[in-house]
This record gives sequence, C-alpha cells and structure tokens, in this order.
Amino acid sequence: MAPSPEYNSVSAFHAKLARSKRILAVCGAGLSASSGLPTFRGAGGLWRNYEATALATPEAFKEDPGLVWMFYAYRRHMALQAKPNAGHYALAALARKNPDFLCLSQNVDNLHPRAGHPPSQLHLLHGSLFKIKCSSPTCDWSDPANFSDPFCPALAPASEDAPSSPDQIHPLLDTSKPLPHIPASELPHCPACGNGLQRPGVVWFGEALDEEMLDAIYEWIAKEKVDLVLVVGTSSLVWPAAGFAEVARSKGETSVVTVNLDAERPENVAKLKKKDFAFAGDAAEVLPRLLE
Ligand code: BV8
Ligand code: ZN
Repeated sequence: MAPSPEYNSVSAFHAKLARSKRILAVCGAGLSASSGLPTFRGAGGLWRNYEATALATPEAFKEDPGLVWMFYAYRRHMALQAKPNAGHYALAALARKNPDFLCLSQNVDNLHPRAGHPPSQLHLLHGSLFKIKCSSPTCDWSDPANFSDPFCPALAPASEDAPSSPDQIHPLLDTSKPLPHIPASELPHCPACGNGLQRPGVVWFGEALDEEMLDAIYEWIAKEKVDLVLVVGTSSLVWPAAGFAEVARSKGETSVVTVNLDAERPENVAKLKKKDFAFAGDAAEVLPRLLE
C-alpha cells in the first residue's frame, strides 16, 4: 500500500496531530545525536575498535569487566557532558500538554529526564547509564542515581591526559594509546552482598527487559486506539523495542510518523502505509517543528 502524497507535509501532519488524543513515541540514539552522543550503528557506533553491541552483553562483562566498565565510564562521561536538545524538550512539552502521550526510549543517556520529561509518561526501555546494580543474579541491590565521574579510581583517565573540555578526545577513545587492563579486584563490588561486581543498570543483549514495564506498555497500547506513533532516530533493529509501532498500529486508524536522517529515502517511503508520515532530518530540528 502506498503512502498519501502528503506523507511529508508538515501541515497535513499538524492536522493529524490536532485530531490525535493517544500518542506513543519510540526513540533511539538518533534523538541524542545532536547532543553530541554517538549512535550505535554508523560512524558513531565504534568505541576504540570495538562494536558497541559486542560490549553490551553479560558475556563481555563476565569475560573482561574492566573493559566493559571502561566503555560505560566513557559513555557516562560523555552523557554527563551532553545536554538535552530541542527534540528532548519538544517531547517533554508534548507530555506536559497531553497526558495521553507516552514516550518509550531506548536511550540510556538520561537526557529525557534532564529535559523535564514527566516520569509517569516515560519508559526507559533499556535502563540508564546512571543506575548501578549488583551483577550477582541472587542480589537485588541497586543505586538508582549514581552520577560519579570517574565512577571509581581505577576508571579515572590518567591525570595527564584527562580531557579538559568536552570536545577534547576522551582518553578511553584515544586509539593511539593501548587500553589499560583493569582487574576485577580494582572495580567496586556490591555493598550489600559483598561478592557481586557493581555493573551498569542497562539491559544488555540477551537480557530481558523489565517485565512490569513491558506489561504496562502493552496494557497502555491495548487500552484504546493509538492515533499517532512517533518513531524517532532509531534503526528499529533491536527487539522488542522495534516491535511497538506495529503493535500500536493494529488498533485502527494509526499514523506512524518516522523522523530519521534517512526517512525520505525511496526504499523507506515505499514501506509507508496510507496514513503514515515520514520526515527526513535531524530529530533535534524536525521534532520541534512537528510538535509546535
Ligand atoms: C530480549 C542498552 C529476550 C545497553 C541496548 C526478537 C525478540 C526478542 C529479542 C530478540 C529478537 N530478535 C533478536 C533478539 C535479541 C536482541 C536483538 O534485538 N538483537 C538485534 C541486534 C537483532 N534483543 C535483546 O537481546 C533484548 N532482550 O529481548 O531478551 C529475553 C527474554 C527473556 C529472558 C531473557 C531474554 C535486549 C535488547 C537491549 C540491548 N541494549 N542498549 C547500552 O546502551 O549500552 S540496545 C542499544 O542498541 C540501544 O539501547 C538501542 O536500542 C540500540 C541501538 O539502536 P538505535 O537506538 O536505533 O541506534 P542506531 O545507532 O542503531 O540507529 C540510530 C538511528 O538514528 C539510525 O536510523 C540513524 O539513521 C538515525 N539518526 C542518526 N542521527 C540522527 C538520526 N535520526 C534523526 N536525527 C539524527 N540527528
Ligand atoms: Zn549484591
């Protein structure tokens, strides 16, 4: 089925938005690109010579917790230096205006909360870089808000090469120097059970998303017809996050609106359904225009 000729008309979208009550957003790394945070795939997807997705697994952490912690220490440092952009603020403003708007984000950078997004209208599908938890499966200790940078002495960049400004290359990204080896003994252990290593409170590949959160999301979608789904800055490759837009669509006259650099590429436009929209560009620039 082909999209309407107005699939990329902002005024046609505004007319649909004005008639929409229940709105869902599914956000990905592209929303934070303008805040200076690298995306997972494409150029930004590399940390040193590692694929982010190869480090975001329980196996990698078991194998070399120091290496995985250096990756997360770098991402925590970058996220703390970053600021929410106009896209984050536009979503937060929509939430304050419309209690029937729910935002699902795959991003763990804490930029939605920092933009003032109402917590009751936001689900962080993959956790947060700033939540820390115990890696022992039998221990439920966690620290919901740990913003220390460096996270621990062993993860502090050597003083002579500590970056003095955000645009200076972080030593953990500087491939001209070999990565130090950090033994587990130098990494913080759980204060509750004493034996589990502390780990980032994110969902790794192969780990389940929070059960209660998933139930709440599917319940919200099933409750009543969803009028609009905003799919913002995501390659929609990671499941189950990639599936929510289609689940919501099955509830009737739903328009799925893609905001992505590549949204208007012919092969992507060809996949649009009759009531869908697609807007190519930087989410930080496109979203405020769409949601004004
Ligand atoms: C699970 C946290 C089951 C860590 C992340 C089917 C069903 C269920 C599971 C699977 C399934 N098929 C496969 C799986 C396994 C796996 C999976 O999906 N694999 C993929 C790779 C095929 N899924 C899982 O393992 C999930 N777990 O389902 O468990 C289970 C059940 C019971 C018991 C045990 C297990 C867990 C997945 C979560 C992984 N954790 N992150 C961390 O951040 O370090 S995923 C991580 O990658 C991000 O959170 C994000 O979700 C994903 C990256 O995706 P994007 O955000 O889309 O980013 P990407 O770089 O790919 O794309 C950026 C996009 O933005 C691009 O389109 C680009 O064009 C665009 N863009 C760039 N700049 C801009 C822009 N757009 C607008 N403006 C710009 N300026
Ligand atoms: Zn513990």
